[in-house]
Amino acid sequence: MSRSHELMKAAERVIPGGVNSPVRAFRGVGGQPLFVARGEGSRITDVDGRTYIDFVGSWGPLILGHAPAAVVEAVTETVRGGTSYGAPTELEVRMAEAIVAAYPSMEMVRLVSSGTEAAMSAIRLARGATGRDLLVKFDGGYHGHADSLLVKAGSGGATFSIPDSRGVPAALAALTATLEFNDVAGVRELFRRRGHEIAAVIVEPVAGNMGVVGPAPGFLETLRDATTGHGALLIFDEVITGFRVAYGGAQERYGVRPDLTCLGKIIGGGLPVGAYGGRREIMANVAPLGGVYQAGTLSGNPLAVAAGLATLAALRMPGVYDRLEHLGANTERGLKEAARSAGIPLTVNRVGSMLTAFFCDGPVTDYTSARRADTKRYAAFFHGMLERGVYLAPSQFEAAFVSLAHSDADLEHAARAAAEALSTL
Ligand code: KE4
Repeated sequence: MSRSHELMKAAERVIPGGVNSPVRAFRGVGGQPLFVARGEGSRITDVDGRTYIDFVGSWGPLILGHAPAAVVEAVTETVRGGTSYGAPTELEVRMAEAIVAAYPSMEMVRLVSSGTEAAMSAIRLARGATGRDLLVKFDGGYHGHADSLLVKAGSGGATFSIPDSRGVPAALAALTATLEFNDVAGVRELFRRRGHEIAAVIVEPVAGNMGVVGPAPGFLETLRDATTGHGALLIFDEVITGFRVAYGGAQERYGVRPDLTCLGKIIGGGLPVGAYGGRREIMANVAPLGGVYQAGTLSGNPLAVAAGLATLAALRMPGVYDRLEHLGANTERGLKEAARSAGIPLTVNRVGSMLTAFFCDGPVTDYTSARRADTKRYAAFFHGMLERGVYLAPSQFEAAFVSLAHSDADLEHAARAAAEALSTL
């Protein structure tokens, strides 16, 4: 029995499903989850000594790859002074300054410890600031596991087909209306009927949790117009896209400014950081300034913020996003060529260095079309790639991520592995 399997048996005795986050349990692809021993650059090594080129990157934070020297140095240096004080530190001021400098839509920002906390706090703030209760999200959109957001959620919700989590009171779920991503007519119709009730729309401006689906031309602009026109707030959940699809996120890439933005993942460099922010007059509602309460023992944690600051500094170097675009485009090309030579229908959606290969033919533009994908074929492909030393997301409905640590040789290896794996399907 492999060490991973032994550890999984031990884990299952004391941790639900043996994992601390459902998607890690490989339920979407079958087989034994890998227990990772270490990561280095573009690679991870499992507890059985097998090494893989990693396209998960901890689900987005590791845009510099594993254990980048600058992050290791920053955390090592910081931890010598302690791990947490429960008091303000200079580091979190520097992080807040870096964020508002990169996101003109944010004049103030509050640091928290996860993307879930960021999104949960942003919707409470929107409800508090507008005095309204109704929230609008999109089928397959995932914004963490706060009750109001686990309605037709993506990510684990999509992988396990749990559109609505148990334990979410019906009365609360009723205050979340959902639409299809990219459904411009649906947005207009909903606002015509219920605009005066809507506190906020929350959207992943580039969906990552139904697999990658980009915004159709005019979709984000429609959300901006409809929310402005009805006194509702527009929340961009940029937990994945922030500092990923551009240094200034999707709002820079698509030129649409939200009222509130959620961040996470990359701003922690692999340690727990989330953030939410927006215009001063909205953020003035947040305690201790205003009546919307939100707090956190480890919010703005010095180690996590040090890792995030080192990551953002590296992302400000010249040519970084050109390199990420080059790596993303080459990964996409390798997958498409492999599918063509194997005669397998594959739709690859990509924005910058985040992408998903859907096992279906025809465009994937929303959750309904994403769920046409053949998840059994994806599972077979996932394992075929694993056998050839390539670690993909263990679910069809997630994004793959390329990092600055991925080399052209890594991508050539992945393309060859894909050609072989697809030809055996
Ligand atoms: P966390 O609470 O997991 O830090 O962030 C929640 C979240 C919020 N918004 C978006 C757009 C997200 O993608 C996420 C978390 N993403 C998932 C995977 N797509 C995290 C992986 C997991 O759940 O284990």
